Amino acid sequence: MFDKLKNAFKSFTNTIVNSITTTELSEDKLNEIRDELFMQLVESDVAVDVADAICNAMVNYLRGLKVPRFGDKESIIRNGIIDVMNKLFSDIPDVDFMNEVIGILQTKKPVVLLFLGPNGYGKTTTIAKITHQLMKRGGYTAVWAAADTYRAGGAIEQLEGHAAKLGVKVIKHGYGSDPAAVAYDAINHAKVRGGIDYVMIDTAGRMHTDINLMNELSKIQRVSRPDLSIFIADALLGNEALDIAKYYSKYVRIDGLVVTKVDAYPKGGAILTFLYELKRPIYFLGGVGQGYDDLRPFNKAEFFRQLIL
Ligand SMILES: Nc1nc2c(ncn2[C@@H]2O[C@H](COP(=O)(O)OP(=O)(O)OP(=O)(O)O)[C@@H](O)[C@H]2O)c(=O)[nH]1
Ligand SMILES: [Mg+2]
Repeated sequence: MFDKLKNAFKSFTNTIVNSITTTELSEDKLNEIRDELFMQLVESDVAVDVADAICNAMVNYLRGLKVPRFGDKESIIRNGIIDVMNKLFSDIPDVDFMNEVIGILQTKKPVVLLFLGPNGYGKTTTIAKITHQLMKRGGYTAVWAAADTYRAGGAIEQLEGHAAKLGVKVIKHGYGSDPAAVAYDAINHAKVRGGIDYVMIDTAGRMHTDINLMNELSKIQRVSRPDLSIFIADALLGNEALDIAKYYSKYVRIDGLVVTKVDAYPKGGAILTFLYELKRPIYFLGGVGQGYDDLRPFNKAEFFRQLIL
């Protein structure tokens, strides 16, 4: 996974291991290494600003660096590079989503989760996957709000299809009805019924340019007061997804992301771009298949280790 991004870091690391000695690297050599890394990062879909920040941090680390003649030069350098990445991304929190949402149950029930993002990024599928994981983890219960009342002839049925497989109740009105009211009803249902841990709100995909639909989303968020609002980002869109997410942020609060379809995305760089630009945690990477288990928790430090070690 993310082979292209891994290769960018691998060739960078190899160059350094091969060129650094007991004497430090010259400015010319540093510039050459920097240019090569920059080009490879950008080719892997890392946004230009982010690639610049990474290259600057790497050059700062390497400038003046010497390694002892004896000793494990390679592991010193690899760990040094991982450290640089961890520091550069240190202001973005890592959140263990499962622990987080299970933790909220101590003080509040139901926990309300709102899923948002453009058409076809994987909102509905992700709701099913997360619910499945919560059920597996500890028999937690959920109801789903069919607040995609927009995509007539499909959206509600698709949600109901997943619900039937997982044994989840769906609260629905009809197509064309007010999605905020559906969300409100679902939360109310969970409160009245009692014993329901999670309300997941499935919203209609919408383009950030559709002002009416963006205002509607903002209303859904105001009415449902979600504990977490989760933006579903499609890895395949690379930096375009970032622009969309930034625009979304003008209308709604985004607490964290799930990046879907990573299986079909060898470039990998959008992950770094999302983190660095949005400053929001990535909860999960979705992909590899469309089964309910295809959702892996994301952790920055682990991600950097996989890229660099
Ligand atoms: N390969 C891959 N496909 C995915 C993933 N997540 C979703 N899909 C597929 O992408 C398509 C769209 O997924 P949905 O869950 O319907 O997306 P959505 O965001 O709810 O779409 P709208 O409701 O139309 O806005 C479906 O065919 C899914 O099976 C993933 O992580 N990897
Ligand atoms: Mg959907």
